[in-house]
Amino acid sequence: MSANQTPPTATPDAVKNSAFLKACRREPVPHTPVWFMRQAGRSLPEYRKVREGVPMLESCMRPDLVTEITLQPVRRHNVDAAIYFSDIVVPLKAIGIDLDIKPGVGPVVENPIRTRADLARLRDLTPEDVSYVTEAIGLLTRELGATPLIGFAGAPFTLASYLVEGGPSRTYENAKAMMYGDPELWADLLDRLADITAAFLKVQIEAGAAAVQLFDSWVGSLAPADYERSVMPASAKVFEAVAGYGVPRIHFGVGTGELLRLMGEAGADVVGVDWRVPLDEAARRVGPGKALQGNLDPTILFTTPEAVEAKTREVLDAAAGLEGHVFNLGHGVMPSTDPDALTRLVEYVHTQTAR
Ligand code: 1CP
Repeated sequence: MSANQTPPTATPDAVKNSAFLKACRREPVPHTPVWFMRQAGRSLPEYRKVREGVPMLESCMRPDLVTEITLQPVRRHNVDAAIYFSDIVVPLKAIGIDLDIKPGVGPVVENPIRTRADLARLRDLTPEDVSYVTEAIGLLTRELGATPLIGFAGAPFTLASYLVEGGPSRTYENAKAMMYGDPELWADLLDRLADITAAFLKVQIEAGAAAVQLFDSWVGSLAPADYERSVMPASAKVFEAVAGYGVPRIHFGVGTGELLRLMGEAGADVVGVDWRVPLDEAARRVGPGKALQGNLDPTILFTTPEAVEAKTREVLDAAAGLEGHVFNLGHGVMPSTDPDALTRLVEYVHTQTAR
């Protein structure tokens, strides 16, 4: 069977009929579904407890820990979807790239990818490289019952930003220098990353993920013409590779107001929006036929419950005419967020949108 003829996965009916998957498919929903990017993690004391003494990458490779950490926000907040606990650099580690996730810093790559010879270090990913993912998703889908599990991966540009820079960056100067200065090497790098990312998403879907999100967190640093020429082909290749499964594909980045239309065209069913563009305006930019996800400013959670409700009301009002809306923050939960503020937010969106 060719990659384009993959069969639909056996998502159970109870999961298929969840508010989250209905909203992704732009069908009527009993209430607007809610989940939060980075809902698992340091904002939860129960997360800090189970992670004690376990390095981040090791925790991503232990199915027992992955299962527990993924379930924690579902138990606590009553969110409408779980997101698989991992990190975008896990598939790169799995193919042997010399990287680590340093506390308080993020992913650090010992020997950055800068030359054509370096590309040889990016071999294909096989399901055996990430057997712990298949095992953890098997455990998780049993525990989750009717709650959908979202799988995810880093998009080629955002992965390249870490690989070429060697770590977190605010300017992406080395990555963009390669993109502008050696377009052929850049295209080959992104194409390699597209294959690795597609293989990693397929593992998650075949194990039971009911939707997938491609995080292109840092692509908002590009102008639309450069995105279209130098990044979109690789992201489109990823979406195309998993199209046959029939699971919703979500596409998200930060500061992507000027890129929303193209990010939808790359092959997403749901376009994630940060807090800078109101959802009604985002819908005009994306065009018909796609659901939107977002977009409460995560810093609003540091104010009062009244201010959170007022700002949430604005998001819901802007979303009122959408074909499909998945409520989320405009970026990840910040580590110092009060978890009770998140629980209250889920409750508020559910009651305000109950139909
Ligand atoms: O020890 C720790 O707790 C390390 C902190 C941490 C955690 C909890 C990192 C390091 N990654 C994660 C988990 C993680 N990473 C999840 C968890 C699942 C959930 O949402 O509940 C997810 C979805 C990611 C994805 C991820 N990693 C992205 C895309 C999402 C986003 O926030 O834009 C990115 C850019 C990364 C890289 C990364 N990993 C970790 C950090 C601190 C960073 C960012 C570094 C930087 O600023 O460039």
